[in-house]
Amino acid sequence: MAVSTVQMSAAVCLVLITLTFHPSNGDIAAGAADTADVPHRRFEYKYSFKGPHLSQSDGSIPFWVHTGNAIPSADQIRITPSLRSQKGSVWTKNTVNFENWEAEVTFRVSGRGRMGADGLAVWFTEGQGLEGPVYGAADNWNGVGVFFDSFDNDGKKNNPAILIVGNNGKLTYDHQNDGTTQALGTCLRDFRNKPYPVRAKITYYKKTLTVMINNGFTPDKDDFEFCAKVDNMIIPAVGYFGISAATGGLADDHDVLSFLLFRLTEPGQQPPPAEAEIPKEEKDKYQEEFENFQQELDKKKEEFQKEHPDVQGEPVDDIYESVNDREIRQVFEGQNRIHLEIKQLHRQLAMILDEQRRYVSVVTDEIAKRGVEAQPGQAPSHELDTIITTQQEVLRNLNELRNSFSETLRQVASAQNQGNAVGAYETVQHFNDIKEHLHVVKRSVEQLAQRNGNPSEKVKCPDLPPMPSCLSPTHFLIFAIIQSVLFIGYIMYRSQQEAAAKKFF
Ligand SMILES: [Ca+2]
Ligand SMILES: [Ca+2]
Repeated sequence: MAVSTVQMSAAVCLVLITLTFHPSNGDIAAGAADTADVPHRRFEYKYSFKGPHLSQSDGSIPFWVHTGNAIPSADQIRITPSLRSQKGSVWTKNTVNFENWEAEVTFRVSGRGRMGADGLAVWFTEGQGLEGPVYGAADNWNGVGVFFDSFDNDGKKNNPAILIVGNNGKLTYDHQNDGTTQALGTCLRDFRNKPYPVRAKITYYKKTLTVMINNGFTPDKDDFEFCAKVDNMIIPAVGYFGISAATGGLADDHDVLSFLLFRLTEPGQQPPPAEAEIPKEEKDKYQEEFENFQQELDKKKEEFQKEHPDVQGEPVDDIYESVNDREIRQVFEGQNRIHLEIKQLHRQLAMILDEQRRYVSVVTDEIAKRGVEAQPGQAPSHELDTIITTQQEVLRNLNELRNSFSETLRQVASAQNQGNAVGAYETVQHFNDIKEHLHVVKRSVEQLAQRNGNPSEKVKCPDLPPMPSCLSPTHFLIFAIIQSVLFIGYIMYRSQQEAAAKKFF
């Protein structure tokens, strides 16, 4: 059997998606006039691709062809990498002939720059536009293109934009004006660098083409907003679906995660039988293989978890910040900016103040000079008058300030003086006391002196007793010599005693 296991698995996945897809009441073709008229909706795996086994081991995509710089991988197709002048596209291998259909494209356009280029296009055309100048696909197409135009070629600041451009094969795309003259419908949406993949739902139902966008701010896959609608849109009855992208001088990664096509059938009409209804035996076989495959996948997941315990959750969530994180970051950045602005203002104010001071000093000098010159009767100019007035005003203010300062000082001083006065009073009292005491002492002394000075009251001191004359110099000398000899003898005796005592220790 030529079919590889991976190929089989991919096919099985798609088959199962088909089997499990029941007509959904929620998915109403946008633009359908009546909500009661819910079309029957069937997934068409032969015109779809999605992860996690999008490409096969040889790099091809089941039921699709890819061209140019497109790089298919397991979970997405990189239509162009973020390099200059790249072109790439993917096209269905087979034609589609559904009267009504709905295509859901999930993609990311991401680049480091504030602006990117060129854009991404989703096509339904009569032929495969495998290579060309319109977002990597052929010009003069016959059919419809939905363009996600990143780069603002005409400089009208109206990009990134989404536009619907129809062509009967004769129109050449007006790239320089971003196709504005040819667009049948358009809306402004920034689809670059979004936290979640951007989703476009393109519905062709009852000859009305509607484009709905989920602009990648929410993980809610069904949160679509209306973008543009074209009534009475005529497109080829048979054609190919394709996605293309291109880069220019600026470059973005253009990654398509999935393209899901649904056939829509108006209510009341019998949905056409599936062309290649799979026989029951084969279905069971696929089912079994799918289960085996799922088990193997789970096992591998477990193994991976064991080997990389620190890797948790979806890597996608780690790489792209959540909406909350983004809001917090934006608030934080905003506050930082305000902070910086205030700082800047502060610096500028300081500079202005400095400048002002310098001017004042210069002007003051000038006035002083002019004042000297003007002494001999020259009339000062008007400006000088103004300056002098201002200066006088300043002086007056200064004087006022000084006065108030003096007043304050005075008050403070008086307050201090009050405190000091108490101290001084005490000191004076002390001095007075001391003075009084001194007076008393002086008076006493004077009285004493007066008393001494009065000869009638002179006191007679008693006479000293006479010195005895028994001690002659000879006796004193002999006594001193004897005493000295005794003293020396005692000293010698004592030193001998000490020396003898030391011998015992
Ligand atoms: Ca453009
Ligand atoms: Ca533009």
